[in-house]
Amino acid sequence: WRSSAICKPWQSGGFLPPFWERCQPPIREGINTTAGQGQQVGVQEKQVLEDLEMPLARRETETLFQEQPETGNQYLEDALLQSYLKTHLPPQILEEVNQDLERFGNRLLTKIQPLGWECELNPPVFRQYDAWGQRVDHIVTCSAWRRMKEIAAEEGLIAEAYERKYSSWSRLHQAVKLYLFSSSSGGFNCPLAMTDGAAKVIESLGVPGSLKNAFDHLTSRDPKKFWTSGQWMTERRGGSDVANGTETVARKQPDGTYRLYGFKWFTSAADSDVTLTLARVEDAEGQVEQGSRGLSLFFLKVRDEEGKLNSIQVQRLKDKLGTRQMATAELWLDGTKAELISAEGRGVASISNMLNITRIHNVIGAVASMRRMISLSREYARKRVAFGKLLKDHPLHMRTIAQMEVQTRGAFLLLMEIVRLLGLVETNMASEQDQLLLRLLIPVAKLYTGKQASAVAVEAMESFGGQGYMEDTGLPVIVRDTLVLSIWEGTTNILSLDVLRSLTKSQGQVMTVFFSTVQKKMELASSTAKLEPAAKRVRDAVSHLTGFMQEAGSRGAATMELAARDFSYSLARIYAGSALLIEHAARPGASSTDISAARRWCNQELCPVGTEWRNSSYEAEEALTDSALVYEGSPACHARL
Ligand code: UCC
Repeated sequence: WRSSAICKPWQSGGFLPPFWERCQPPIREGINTTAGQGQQVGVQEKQVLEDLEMPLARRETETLFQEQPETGNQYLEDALLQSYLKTHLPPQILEEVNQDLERFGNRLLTKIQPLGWECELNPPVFRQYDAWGQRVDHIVTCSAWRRMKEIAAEEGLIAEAYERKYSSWSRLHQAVKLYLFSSSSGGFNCPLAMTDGAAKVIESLGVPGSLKNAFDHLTSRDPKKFWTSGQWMTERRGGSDVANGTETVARKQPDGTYRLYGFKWFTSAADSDVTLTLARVEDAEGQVEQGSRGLSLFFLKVRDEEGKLNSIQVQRLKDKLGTRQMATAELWLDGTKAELISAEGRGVASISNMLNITRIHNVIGAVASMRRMISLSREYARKRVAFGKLLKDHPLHMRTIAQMEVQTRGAFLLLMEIVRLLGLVETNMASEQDQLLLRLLIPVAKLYTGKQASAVAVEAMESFGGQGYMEDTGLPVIVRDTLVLSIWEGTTNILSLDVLRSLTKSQGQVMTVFFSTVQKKMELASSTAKLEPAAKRVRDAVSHLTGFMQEAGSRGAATMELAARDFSYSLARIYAGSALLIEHAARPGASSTDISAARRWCNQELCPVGTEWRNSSYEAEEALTDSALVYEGSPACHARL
């Protein structure tokens, strides 16, 4: 960045671009060239230590105060991703996917990451009126944001999943590209999540004639044709209790279309071309049915052919903690023309196809964020000297990063498992068990990785010391953007209740499949002696989980609700640890680090719900104690408790 003559205009004004931005990125070697890298590290270390011996004045004027971490091609630097693909993809597909990802990794480094930073520096602006007082409600986005949309089309970031060139593996290929794209995308991963969700809903409806054109646009590789979609679900009464919070009404028109009237409180990627939204259909007397059964699903275009808003007024843009690159707006719908696309009263069930896709994208974002922060942290540790040696030579520092790495590995394998299953379902190759497992694992993975990502992002920021807290390093941007992941698309508790919903709806079958899958994967792993202690911990955890289910099952819904979060965490830890990390470590050619990751994952509390059950934490009086603890000293204590 020091060669400012060739830098972009946004780099002027004394603002230091973040470490991921390079006007001329250094050519970096892949992970296979460890010998070469080792020599390079040696020279760097020597240089750093020599610098420290310079006279103070010279040090200050001639050397950088601190070196910034440099990362290279994300794909080539991601050992677990490469080993996963090598293990699972058929050879011919692997060859093609490998080439595509290496090329994409280079494009991300040289072209896309700088655009992502431009998006951060040029957030959307809302222009309500033009110079002559005409209301225009224009959301102005930057050129880099618009370029992201073109790149998303060119790379087939949505198309890949629907063309199914690689049969069931296409979904996984798409997910891996999105995972690589996510932390360089300048927030464009958000519209892509909803676009994917909209395409999925339309496909699951059998691509009806009226939606064929929209489906083609949403899944296009042509940048001129590609559309993105929003998902307008949250109204001013909130976004969790959709069944009771949705006030928008739909009035049927003589031509069979509808006009929508209502107020949408959070509409992310508000510059999208189309959207899916919920509303209550009015009957001939102007009455609507309340609750979930009154909700129907609608499709609409945000603007008409001339670019005029579809009877929509933008009230304002949201002032968010993060994801500031992306416009989230409050919208008034005042006779917005829309098409009913679900059966009347089946809105929630229909939009849940979209929710399940956007929740998977949430998992992608979570794993990507963890991977990005660790990459930066480990590179910084190779350059930063403290107490006379590089950070990487401080065992406690390495232990801290290694703990994050283990968490990220478990989360990554959980993501791969979900998209593998989704690929099977989408190509009619899934068994009934696969479908049940997918239904269970989506909310489990969403809620668990959202929390993990927040913890890892904050921990990794700390590994930079005070530098991590500095805005112009770019690290706080990643942290802020990560914190939304446990909130957006269902909070941790709402998702925990969705886990219970999947149990109820399947009459417990999801758990039967869960236990049998875990057992099957453990049997495969039994040949590796080094994994035996980990396997034993998993067997114990499974036995505690089974015990909990047998005893709590007869205690009614209130007990299960109180236990829902611990229960979901237990499923996540057991599945990621046993079924996935142990399985990966037991495959032929597994490395010693694969075994260590599995072992360490399994050393954590694998079944918190079993422990809390034994502590009687879900008894009714404990719930009363919760309230007493929370409200002690509060005015509410005298008024209500
Ligand atoms: O609010 C938001 C913005 C926050 C801030 C954002 C800042 C910007 C960030 C940008 C980041 C990039 S986002 C919106 C968050 N909201 C949600 O995700 C919704 C959360 N709430 C839920 O998920 C609830 O559990 C509901 C809405 C699904 C509950 O609705 P109901 O109607 O009470 O639920 P029911 O009656 O149990 O389910 C109705 C039907 C059932 O099917 P049938 O009728 O056949 O029995 C369910 O089985 O829907 C089915 N269903 C599902 N099916 C419900 N959920 C699912 C599912 N996940 N998968 C399959």
